[in-house]
Amino acid sequence: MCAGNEVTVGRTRVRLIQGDITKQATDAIVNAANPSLMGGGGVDGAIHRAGGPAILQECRQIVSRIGRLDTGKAVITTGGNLRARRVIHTVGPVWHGGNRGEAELLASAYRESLKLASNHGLKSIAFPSISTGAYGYPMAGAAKVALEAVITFLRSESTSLEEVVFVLYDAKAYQAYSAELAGFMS
Ligand code: AR6
Repeated sequence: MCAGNEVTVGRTRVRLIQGDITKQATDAIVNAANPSLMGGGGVDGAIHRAGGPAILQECRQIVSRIGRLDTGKAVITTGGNLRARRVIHTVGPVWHGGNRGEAELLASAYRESLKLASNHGLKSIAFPSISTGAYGYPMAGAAKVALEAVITFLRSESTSLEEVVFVLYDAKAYQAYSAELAGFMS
């Protein structure tokens, strides 16, 4: 079923909103991190600022256990002071022109985040538009990969998730995802 900015896949609602992901009250929010997991700019910086030091502390413990996080993988920490209880940190690909496996790595970042959320029994998750800021992935292409990855996952895996929200920061991102969602369902 599709109505404008949302679609239902199995028992899970996929929704698009424009806003700030740090304000979301979903069970988890996803961070577009880098392999160091030590914070950065963009949405990563905003999440660490809003969530406080407990997030970075847990990231340090993870890095001391597993080392740097590979592109396309995901790990989970506390949400610290955020409304969301958990943060799922994933690393999207840097855009190099499209011939270096960027689409598959971006799809993997979404898939691994969804798997982790399901394994923790979470009911709701919010994603930013991974890789489309500092990492330079073109917005329309990223929107297509993101929606395709999420919808394919929800069609093929059993999941605890009842809601997946894309929190798009500006009108350009929101419009790109809306256009792709419409194309997807037609
Ligand atoms: N809520 C939702 N979306 C946001 C917010 C927010 N508060 N702030 C920015 N965005 P980016 P990347 C959007 O650069 O491209 C960091 O330094 C933004 O408009 O945050 O995956 C990391 O440490 C854009 O559309 O992530 C890495 O080094 C999207 O989030 C690197 O940047 C992603 O932009 C990761 O780059």
